Amino acid sequence: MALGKRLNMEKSKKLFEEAAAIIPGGVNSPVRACLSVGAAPVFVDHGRGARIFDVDGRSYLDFVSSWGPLICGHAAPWTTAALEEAIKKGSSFGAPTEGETRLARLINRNYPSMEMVRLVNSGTEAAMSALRLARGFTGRDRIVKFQGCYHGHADSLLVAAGSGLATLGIPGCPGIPAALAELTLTVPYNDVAALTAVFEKHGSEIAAVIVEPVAGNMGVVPPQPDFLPAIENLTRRYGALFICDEVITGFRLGLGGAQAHFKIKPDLTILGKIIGGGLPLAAFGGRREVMERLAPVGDVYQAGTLSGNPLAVAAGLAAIEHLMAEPSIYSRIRQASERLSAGLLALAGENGLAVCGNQIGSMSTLFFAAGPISDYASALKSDVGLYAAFWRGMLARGFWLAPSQFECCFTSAGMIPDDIDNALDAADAVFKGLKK
Ligand code: KE4
Repeated sequence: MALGKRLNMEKSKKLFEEAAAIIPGGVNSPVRACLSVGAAPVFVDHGRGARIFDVDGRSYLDFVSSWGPLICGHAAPWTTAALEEAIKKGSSFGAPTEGETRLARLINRNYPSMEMVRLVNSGTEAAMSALRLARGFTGRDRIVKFQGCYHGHADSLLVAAGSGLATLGIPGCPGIPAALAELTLTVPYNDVAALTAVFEKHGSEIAAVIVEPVAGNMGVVPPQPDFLPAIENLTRRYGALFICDEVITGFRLGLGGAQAHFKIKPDLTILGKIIGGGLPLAAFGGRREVMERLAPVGDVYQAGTLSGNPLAVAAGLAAIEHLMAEPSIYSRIRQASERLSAGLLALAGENGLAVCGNQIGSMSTLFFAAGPISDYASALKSDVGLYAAFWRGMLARGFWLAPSQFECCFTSAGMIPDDIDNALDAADAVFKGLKK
């Protein structure tokens, strides 16, 4: 039976019908439509700490965290207080404010590779701008991305793998010119040999390689030990730029993100999600000589009416300053994620389900596949129908998981050990129902 009927989600259902009449799919971002888990979207009324509350009065332990930004939970008091102060001064000026410099300095302190920083409004905008900057700086047109990685919806990045080893990209959806998509070379994640071959063939034409240093958009897929160093070495050898997309991992894997964790030094880094404290804020930055090619000092154009918005900056400063003052958060949420991941694997196994898991820091994914999962092709072997049934069962028991097999499960600072125990008890009951 559809989730809605069993759970009496009458108000959510009504709001969804109204939304769908005026907003495509009733949502402002496709994954929220819950299509891949066979459910109607749940409309939210509010969040508090690690819990999210729907419009029908039910609450859930939140493992989505607004897709990553809310590492310290919903309505964090320090963020709320910062916003209450900031709004008294106005919402936007279209002129520089001191807070933007403070935030850029704080980012640089935690990401020394980001010698200069430009604030923007979304991860998409940061990735799109970083690519244009890399193309402008190198004078080259081709870029390399990895299959299964997502860097937002800029045309050059919504590209699917071409046929065979050609690796020339093809449009990932209608509306993307084939001539543009062809400039994007796609390679399997963790495949150093394939990446090396692409550089041997196109090296002098490649402006940049962009990578999620820990993939989060095919489910969690960590890099194999030789992968990130290979990107660093090949880009350096061929004069291309290494762009590290830390929109998910930035301030998530630790204060220094994946580049500190894996000891890599990208030429450009993209940040988002956590640095906005839940408000629309992202950033890109890197080597001074590259960043100084950006308008108005340089000739590569990039702009934004609300870039560095004072409210978003206030929320971002509060979020980052709190994480810097309480670094113990990272070990707490890592331990919670480790316990959750190990518990789910054990319980699913006891119930005869073929599953595997990837987990790092406070990010994990339970794949309904025998595994191991090390790239997009292996992730696609997952039984998405079983994941959907698991998702519906967990939602019905008060646990809010990502409505897609190919996303992350995030633990947040608002969670307590009992929360994980309760989630595992619920999962055990769901697995018993799923068992063949
Ligand atoms: P936005 O444009 O959505 O702010 O950021 C794009 C982006 C860039 N890079 C990475 C590694 C990302 O994960 C994202 C966005 N993440 C998705 C979910 N994994 C956002 C959810 C959504 O699209 O609604």
